[in-house]
Amino acid sequence: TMNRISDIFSRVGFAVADGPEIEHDWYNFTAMNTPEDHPARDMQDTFYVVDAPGMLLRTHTSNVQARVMTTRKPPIRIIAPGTTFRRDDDATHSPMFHQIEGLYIDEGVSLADLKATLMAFTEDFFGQRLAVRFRPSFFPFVEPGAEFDLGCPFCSGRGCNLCKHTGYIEIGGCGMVHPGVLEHCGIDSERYTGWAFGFGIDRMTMMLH
Ligand code: 2NM
Repeated sequence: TMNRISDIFSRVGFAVADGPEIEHDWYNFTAMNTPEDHPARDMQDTFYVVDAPGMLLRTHTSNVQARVMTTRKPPIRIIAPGTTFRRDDDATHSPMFHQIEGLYIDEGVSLADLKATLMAFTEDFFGQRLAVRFRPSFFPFVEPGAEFDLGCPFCSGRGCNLCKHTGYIEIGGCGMVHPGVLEHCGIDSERYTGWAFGFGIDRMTMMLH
């Protein structure tokens, strides 16, 4: 599924980037505009490496975006698929899971480009045109931020057990990259704007098969 998603984004001009799974908290949290006292940084939520201060198992692949933004100049158009880790373990959460994040930064990049890109991606991935719905939401690294849902491919939006009779399935989060993230990474937020998205690959695999 990761390869399939990477192929789809490659065809529309995204380079595939990767980075370390064992990461410093600066790339995972600080660069991502996440305050020192943010609950996501708690030992309950994040795996820290014993005897290596500041080192953790990345909780998302945003560390890859941070590494690219600090070393390259816009235009930047990348996706970062990879393994991620959170201290979550129940019937619907695994402590090791997979994510893909996308990032597009240039002059004049807008939210309309994001929605068009996600719509084109879902049509390619599922082989059918599905509704894309944004719901306002909060992530420290974006402003404005949204969660995005897809029209349920199993019942075509009519309502079934899989979409809990809502007609939509929650896929991931997205938004305009927070100016604080751009500045942390040395990109001029007066000149450049960008968007980013992130979703879990594991659920997409289940939906596809
Ligand atoms: C998400 C949701 C919203 C995201 C932001 C960035 C970066 F690096 F540009 F700041 N990378 N990924 C992002 C934004 C990820 O995942 C649920």
